[in-house]
Formats: sequence, structure tokens, C-alpha cells
Amino acid sequence: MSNDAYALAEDAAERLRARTAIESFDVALVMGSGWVPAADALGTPVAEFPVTDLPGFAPPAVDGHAGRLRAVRVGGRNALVFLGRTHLYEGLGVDAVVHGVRTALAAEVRTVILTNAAGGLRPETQKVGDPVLISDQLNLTGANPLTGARFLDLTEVYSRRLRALAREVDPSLAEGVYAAQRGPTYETPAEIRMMRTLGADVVGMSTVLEAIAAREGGAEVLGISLVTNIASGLAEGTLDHEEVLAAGRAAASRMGHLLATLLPKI
Ligand code: 8IG
Repeated sequence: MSNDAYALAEDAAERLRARTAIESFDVALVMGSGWVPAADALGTPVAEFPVTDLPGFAPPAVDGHAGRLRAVRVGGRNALVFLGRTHLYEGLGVDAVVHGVRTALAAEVRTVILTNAAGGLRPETQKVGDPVLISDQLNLTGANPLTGARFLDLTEVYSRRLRALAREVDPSLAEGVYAAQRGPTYETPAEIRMMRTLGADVVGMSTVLEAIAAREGGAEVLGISLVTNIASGLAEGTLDHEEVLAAGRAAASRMGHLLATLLPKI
């Protein structure tokens, strides 16, 4: 944690206000792989531009991550929608990974919705295309956005209140523990057996560091994974990124509806 990273987020928020003519935002949504089509269901953007127009943002590195920022007015809320994110595996460091969340916090956001595509570790009960509400996380990245003697309580990273609201909208939503490792490799079958033993239900390469940064700023966090593949060794075949994007497109209208219905209630 360098002070510079927080100052850079303040600068980005200042520029965001100038670009959107919106003084403060209520909620930020980070749309992961395959989730960009769901963002369209939130409504017509008030403003949209490349994130790289704001200080401190890296250009997009992954297909399906548009690297754009959208301001949308939805359900009486000012929503800041990140179409894409920076991942730890890009090698830009942990501050780059959480810069979007810190910028949102600097723009007064109090609710952070983190979405991702993930591998399913419980094929007994999961199938491709299923959303999973994140109930808790295993940060296996070895990284942390906080530095120094900052003993932040993480008893409830993912807000019980927001999870209950999401289940009001969609009572069929499952809950599960999200494990993240650094990537960019997928897991070996042995690593997947380890993660199942550790209590993880879905696995990915994002979200956990952003959730910690959001909690540091006192925001409430909601996390939703979309199961876009069954994890390594638990199903036939190998893993590829196109499968992720296709599952996202297939689930887009359901996820878009969930988010659009949820936002007015938060
Ligand atoms: I999508 O199976 C997606 N992201 N680590 N493992 C990890 N990340 C993922 C996976 C997966 N699927």
C-alpha cells in the first residue's frame, strides 16, 4: 500500500466526475469475463469511455474484457460499471488490480458488485451457466492490497444483507465459497482436489483482492460467479477461454435481469 495508489484513485475519481458530470456514485459493478453482455440490461449509459481515459488504468489484456467504463442511472442509483478488470496475472501488481475499486470508493461508492466467470468445483450440484452467490472467499493469490499493520476484519466480506436481497430476486441462486489463485494457468487436477478439500465451490483468478480493497473502504460487497466450465479433472476435456465467453452470452439476459432488479433494492 503506497499512499500514491490511493492518491491516484482520488485523481481518477476527480477525472471521472469531470467526464460524466456526476458528482458521486452509489454503486460500482465490475463485469468479469462473459458478463459484459449482462451490463447492457442495466440501461442506456449516461456516459461511456475507455478506462484508460482515467489516470492509473491499464489497457485491457483479455478478450471479452472491453476495458470501458460506463455511467448508468438505474433504479434511482448512479452506477459505475467497469466492463473488464485488471488481473494479478497481468503482472502490473496488486495496486493496479484494485485501482477500479479504489476509484469507485473515492467517487463515494458504498456498494461494490463483483462478477466473474469461474470454474465449478462441485459438478454434483453445478452445471455450466449456473450463477453462484459468493458467500466467502479463499485468497490463494499470495497477494493482498493492504500493506502494513492493517488488521482488517474479514468476517463478512460478502454482505449477508445483499445476498439475501439477491435471493429475493432469484430464490434459486446457490451460494458458495470462491477461491482465487494468481493464474494465468488453470489448475492441475491435484490442485482442484486440494481446493475442494479446502472448502471452495468455485475457482477463478480475480475478485478476492478487489473485495478486500472494497472492505477496507467500508463498502458492502456482493459477489456473483458464473460457472463457465467444470474445473480441471472433474469433467471430460480441457479448458479454454472461448467456452467462458459462450457461457456468458448464454446467461447474459438472466444475469442482466438479476442485476437490474437488484440495484433499486440495495
Ligand atoms: I472462467 O477453472 C474460469 N476461470 N483458476 N480455474 C481458474 N480460473 C478460472 C476457471 C478455472 N474457469
